[in-house]
Amino acid sequence: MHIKIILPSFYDEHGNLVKTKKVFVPCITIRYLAAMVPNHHRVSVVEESVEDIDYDEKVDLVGITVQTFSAERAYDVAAEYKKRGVPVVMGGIHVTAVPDEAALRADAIVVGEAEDTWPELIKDFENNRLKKRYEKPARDSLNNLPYPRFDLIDPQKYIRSFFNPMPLIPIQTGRGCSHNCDFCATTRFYGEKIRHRPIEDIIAEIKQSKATTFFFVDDNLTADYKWAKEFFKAIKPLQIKYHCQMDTLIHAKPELVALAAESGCFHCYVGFESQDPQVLRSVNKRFNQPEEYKNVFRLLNKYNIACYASFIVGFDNDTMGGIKYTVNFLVEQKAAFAAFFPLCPFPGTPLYQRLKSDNRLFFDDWWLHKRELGEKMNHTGIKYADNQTPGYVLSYNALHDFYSYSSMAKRFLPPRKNTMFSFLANIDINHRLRSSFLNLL
Ligand code: B12
Ligand code: SF4
Repeated sequence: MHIKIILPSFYDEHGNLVKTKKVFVPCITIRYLAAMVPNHHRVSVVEESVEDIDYDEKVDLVGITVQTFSAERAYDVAAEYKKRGVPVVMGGIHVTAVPDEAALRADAIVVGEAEDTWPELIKDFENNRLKKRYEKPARDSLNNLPYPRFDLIDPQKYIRSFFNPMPLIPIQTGRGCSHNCDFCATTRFYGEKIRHRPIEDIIAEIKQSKATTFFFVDDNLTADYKWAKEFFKAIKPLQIKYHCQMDTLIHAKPELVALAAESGCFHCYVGFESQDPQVLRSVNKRFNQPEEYKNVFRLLNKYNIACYASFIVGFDNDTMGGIKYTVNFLVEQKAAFAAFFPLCPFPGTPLYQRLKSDNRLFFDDWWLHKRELGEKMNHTGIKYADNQTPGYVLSYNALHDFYSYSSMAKRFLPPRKNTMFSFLANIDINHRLRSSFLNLL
């Protein structure tokens, strides 16, 4: 039996399918699901943004991982397979948030984490008794998880340095986040309790991959400081380099940041979200303290860790002037990268519920109307008053300013240690911004 597992791409604001030559990190989900397929079956994976789906290839079962921004495309891919009589299974964060919507377009859906359901589903399929819905409680323990099929990565399709045969390899060290930000889909999916994998399992997975550069995909690698310190100490002897995500509370944890740097952290994504305390309070992200943001940069710059500063734009209080202030702040702090994501009500989140009950959404299922209406409903389906600027307009302007040549000169001159890669990547982003800012997502 041949099982194909697909990460669909998504449609841009004009309804075109987004394709790119190379992506920054291979998707772990499809390779992880592939690892759970029994050996006697053939398994293949497709990452649609960098390769085409061959609908005519003989396939017995298709699995599709669905996120909200890719849902429209995922459903189109499913329809193509169903036209050919191939059964389709869907799972992932979006399917878990709106299972009934996905169930209409799939032969079976998997709700929640899949370790105990995906293998059962395959067995049922072998025995011709596929059920419509699979759902089991998440495992308390993450011991002995299978290693993703890294052998199914074609390095040519991913960004990597000239000297490195492998791209960044994605590794998950745990699940869950103890914070509960209103806009975040993660706590709803993985829960508020942090579950770590045993450090020895992670080290074995790192060694088995034979790679030297990694992306720890956890939402917040430093959410549990004690564990993070232990982890950084344990991986230091491996002499790897890695990218990860941390929260702003590191501003008061110099020892932790030092250990991260010593253990190979060279690049780190931080969710600042806003510089307005009122906005932070309104989305339950009170632990972010704008007056401490400078200290986050001071520490990361001190240890030569490039900071990818992530902001959300399009809150009711946001103005063009406020966003310019934030960009200037980031330039002063010499941030290596920045993202300005338009505020997005992902289904299942408190933000979604609030906007829905305040009648602030164009459609309850706005993600199914993006292709047809895109800009007309501000990309993320939120209704703004006439005197407000929608998130996507603020985002577009902020990205243009942040990745302008004059900003780059201020941020990267005089040259500092380890900034060459970030500088070259900024030039690439500047060029891509000229074609379409959505390609940056
Ligand atoms: C790493 C990551 C990225 C990376 C890599 C993405 C990639 N290509 O793999 C980067 C930085 C590029 C990225 C970018 C974006 N991301 Co992102 N990202 C994540 C993150 C932190 C981890 C994802 C991951 O690797 N998980 C590990 C795997 C193993 O878990 P999993 O995918 O959930 O799969 C499990 C189950 O869901 C299930 N399952 C999943 N699919 C299927 C399919 C089948 C058939 C079956 C049976 C089971 C199944 O089985 C797995 C095992 O239990 C998540 C948050 C999170 N914790 O999930 C956000 C997250 C997925 N990203 C999100 C978003 C919105 C984005 C962006 C749009 C930007 C943004 N605004 O943040 C872009 C778009 C990227 C793109 N074009 O693909 C949102 C999605 C919300 C939603 N409702 O869709 C999340 C949840 C973050 C959040 N806090 O809300 N992202
Ligand atoms: S800290 Fe990050 S991962 Fe945790 S709930 Fe908030 S946005 Fe989500």
